[in-house]
Amino acid sequence: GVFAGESLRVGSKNFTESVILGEIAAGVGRQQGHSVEHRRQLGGTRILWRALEEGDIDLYPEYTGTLAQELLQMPGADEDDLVDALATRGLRMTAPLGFDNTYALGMRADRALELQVDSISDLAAHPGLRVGLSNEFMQRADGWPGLRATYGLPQAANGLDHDLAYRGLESGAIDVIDLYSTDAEIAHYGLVVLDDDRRYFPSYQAVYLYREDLSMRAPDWTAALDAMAGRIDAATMRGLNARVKLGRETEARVAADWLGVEAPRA
Ligand code: PBE
Repeated sequence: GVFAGESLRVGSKNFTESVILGEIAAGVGRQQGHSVEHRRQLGGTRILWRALEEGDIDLYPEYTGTLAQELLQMPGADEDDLVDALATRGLRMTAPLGFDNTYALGMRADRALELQVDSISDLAAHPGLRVGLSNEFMQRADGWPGLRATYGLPQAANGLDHDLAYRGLESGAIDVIDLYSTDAEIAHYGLVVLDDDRRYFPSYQAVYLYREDLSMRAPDWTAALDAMAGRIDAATMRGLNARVKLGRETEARVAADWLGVEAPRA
């Protein structure tokens, strides 16, 4: 059981989907009677990873490809490899929640049509294209430097806030941005997702990462999060993201609605 008065801590990254998934995890814990604090939008991937390792938080939503490429430096690792590598650090991950949120490159449909760009390879023929990429993507092991080298791209890229990127694309100030495949804006703006024809990006299955001791302190909670395996598919996640990003609802509201219908039982 939980020590009296002790608060369990969830963290999330600084983008909408991460906050929704953080709210869902916190909500599951609260439904079980735990006192759970959600530290929203703590920062980028490395900040969350360090906070978890140091015990500042107990749990946060992460993606398998991010673990393999960026955090554990084990390109090509499968789920079992990740579980083993996490165990040596006193960490665990749940089963995948049911969707892949991969990076991709995207363009406005009219611009892609005009230039006949369908794939990332096609970008090489258009050195003048303005590329704007989310700040974290500029630096990551699975980000721009490797992508540029893999495809021999001639463009230079500028870093920007991911939410502002869509506005820049829409206004015509930028030609190419990185997308997160479950972003609501892709369908909303009718964007073209360029084919990753060299298969640069891995699979990014959403999971919850947590400290091993949490499964002793709140075993019902970690069991319930594990029982969420396959419960959120890509269409569902896109719909939840859309309600926040396009519908201006709060992450807490959207998470509460999901829990009202789907609440996992340990
Ligand atoms: N992703 C794509 C990134 C951000 C969007 C889910 C792989 C990540 O948070 O690791």
